[in-house]
Amino acid sequence: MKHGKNLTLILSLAFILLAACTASPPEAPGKLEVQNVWGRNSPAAAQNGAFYMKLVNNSAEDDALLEVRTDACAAAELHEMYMKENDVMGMRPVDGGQITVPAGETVELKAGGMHVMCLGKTAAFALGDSYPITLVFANAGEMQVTADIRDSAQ
Ligand SMILES: [Cu+2]
Repeated sequence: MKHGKNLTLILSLAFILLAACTASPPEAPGKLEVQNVWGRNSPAAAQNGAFYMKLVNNSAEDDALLEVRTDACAAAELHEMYMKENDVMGMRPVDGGQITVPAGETVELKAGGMHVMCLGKTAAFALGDSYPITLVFANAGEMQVTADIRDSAQ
């Protein structure tokens, strides 16, 4: 009786281990991932725009977003919002000109926080448009992503 119980336990453990293996994500672990890249729609008359995204660092090393290149803007800078005097929000280039993404952590560029500042839009950002963007990371190197133009975060 005792023997049978042990066997059941072993089989259960084997099943759990098997299930855990099958449930692991298809992507190779230890990579930096960029998710949900988007920009808000705005007419051509609006000179500047912004791009937002999620930076997920699944690797064991800290990484940093150093530079952004895109034909959608005359220049792209890494900015953050901050509180100026009298409860007025302002924005400025991020400290050190780069956005650190610590190992195992997620950093979100979002409205009201850090963003890719698009100075001198080269086109109207119309709903449904998409623009290729090159992100340059300290460790992950260059990554090509696509920014979708929407009217709000999803
Ligand atoms: Cu800005």
